[in-house]
Amino acid sequence: MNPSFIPLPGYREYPPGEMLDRARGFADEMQRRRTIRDFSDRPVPRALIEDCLRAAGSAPSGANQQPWYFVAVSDPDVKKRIREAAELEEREFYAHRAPPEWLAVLQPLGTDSSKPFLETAPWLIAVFIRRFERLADGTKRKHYYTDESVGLATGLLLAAIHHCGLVALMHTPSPMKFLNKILGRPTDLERPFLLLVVGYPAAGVTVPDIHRKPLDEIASFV
Ligand code: IYR
Repeated sequence: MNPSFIPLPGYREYPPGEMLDRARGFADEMQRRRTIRDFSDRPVPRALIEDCLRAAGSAPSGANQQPWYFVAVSDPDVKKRIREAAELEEREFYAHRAPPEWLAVLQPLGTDSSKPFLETAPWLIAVFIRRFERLADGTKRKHYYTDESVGLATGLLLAAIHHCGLVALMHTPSPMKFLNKILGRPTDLERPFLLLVVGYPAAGVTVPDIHRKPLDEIASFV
């Protein structure tokens, strides 16, 4: 089959001064994003989550295979089951599985095995890596660069969540296979990437006094 091309749709060029303003404005806005661990139970309309997911689905992906799948959970019973399964793994992690060096780097974050936010927050978004596609004849077709692609989509999702005025926490109980079971996702095609907790911050929430690396530590120009 011959590839089919169309003129580039939607591209906008801005005057140079406006480009600088936009670049600075976006960087400043992203610097305001913080991960929080105490969520309000205030409801968030599904329409907001849908648009954030549409932004996530705009990510580039290997061979445009779009190897992501998102399950947005607001059902209290499902959230409860996810919390119970996650806390089971986390108790094991903090008590036995995590080596002392790992616990040492987590110390400034003040985390432990208790994850009440998995029930308090109005939305959990489980992000799955779809490693294979099921073809009509029943065979599986491999997807390429799935980790990179789903990482990119999740980054855009986080930016969209922040941009509309919500907050998020990336939660990665390990192992997370229970998400396939609870959410009915096929284990032969998909594996969980992470669980995003989304909502409004609890009143008076605090965050760790930690800082981002300055530009000269994260980039160089040659
Ligand atoms: N999954 C655990 C531990 C944890 C690991 C990292 I790396 C973090 O940045 C934060 C927590 C937990 O959620 O507590």
